Amino acid sequence: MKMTFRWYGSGDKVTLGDIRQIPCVKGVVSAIYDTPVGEVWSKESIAKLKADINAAGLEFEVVESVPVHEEIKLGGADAPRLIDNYKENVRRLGEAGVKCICYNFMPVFDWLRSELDRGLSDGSNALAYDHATVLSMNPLTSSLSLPGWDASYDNDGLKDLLARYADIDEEKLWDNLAVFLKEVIPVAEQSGVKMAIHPDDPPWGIFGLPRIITCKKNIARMLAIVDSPANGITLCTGSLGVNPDNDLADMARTFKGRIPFVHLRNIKITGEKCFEESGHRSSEGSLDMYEIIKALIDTGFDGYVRPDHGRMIWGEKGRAGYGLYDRALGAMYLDGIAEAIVKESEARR
Ligand code: DNO
Repeated sequence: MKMTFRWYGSGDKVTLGDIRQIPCVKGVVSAIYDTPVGEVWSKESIAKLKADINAAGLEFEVVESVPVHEEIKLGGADAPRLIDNYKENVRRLGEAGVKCICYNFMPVFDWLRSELDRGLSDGSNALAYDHATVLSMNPLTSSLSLPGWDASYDNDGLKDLLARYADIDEEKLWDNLAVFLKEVIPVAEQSGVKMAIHPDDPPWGIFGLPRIITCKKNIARMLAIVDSPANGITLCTGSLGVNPDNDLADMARTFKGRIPFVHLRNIKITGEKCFEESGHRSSEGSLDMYEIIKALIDTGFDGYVRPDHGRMIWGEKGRAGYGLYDRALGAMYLDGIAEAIVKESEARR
């Protein structure tokens, strides 16, 4: 498995130089952030991003994300043009040597939390989710900005968008996902790119909006829409793992060959539909990271992994979940587990 680290571009407080010094990290996961969602990324900006990352001694083979425009998820009139733009982005990224593109199909909101800085008992702080609190935040009347909201929606824009989703139930969203996949996956195949859909985070519907990439059954359904290795998933342990019915090690085995990218992070379930993000170690949270990594390695996984959301530790201030220190600790821990599993299995041969 290839260890990578997410980097938000030249505006990120964490520098490429910082990332280069985390011993196990070989590559950077990034994106073009200054082009509006739905438009084509310029070849120059892709080439510059790659050159900057390579100049720091790191690889650039994973993009997270090429966002899917709401119009595509809604199956709106402009969807065909926007899908064409998406395909062009896949082609351009493939030409630049990108091997994996992470994206999601969550209506309106990406990942959602009720708190950005819940104090943990060790003095650090982390993202947390409390379902009752989230439900009490009506996006139509509240000016509160939840993490994961796309700040580019003004309140009116958001209201209009939510109104359009009133007609979109889960089956309609499945239909629109199928249209997208049938168009995009063949282009990904030709471009040497594996598409890796990110599960919905958290994996349940919110504010009446449908969410479908939530569990083993639904992931199997999405993989069957286009049965190709280019149609894969991002196995995000923290997103899926907040539902105790989701067995991540089982999913790693079941979806063997269809997992180009893994987000390895731990969460602690604190109640029904309530959780906080913990340090990466198995003993800190509800997920057994050893079992998950073992399932991946046992089934021949050779894709990309990255530590995900870290706590804020040692007084670090920065983008919630994306500081340097705790993610670096996480990367080293995960890499250590992988080294032990690989060596043990080699010794048994
Ligand atoms: C959160 C991330 C997600 C992810 C997107 C992929 O930290 O895991 O925002 O990047 O959902 O499209």
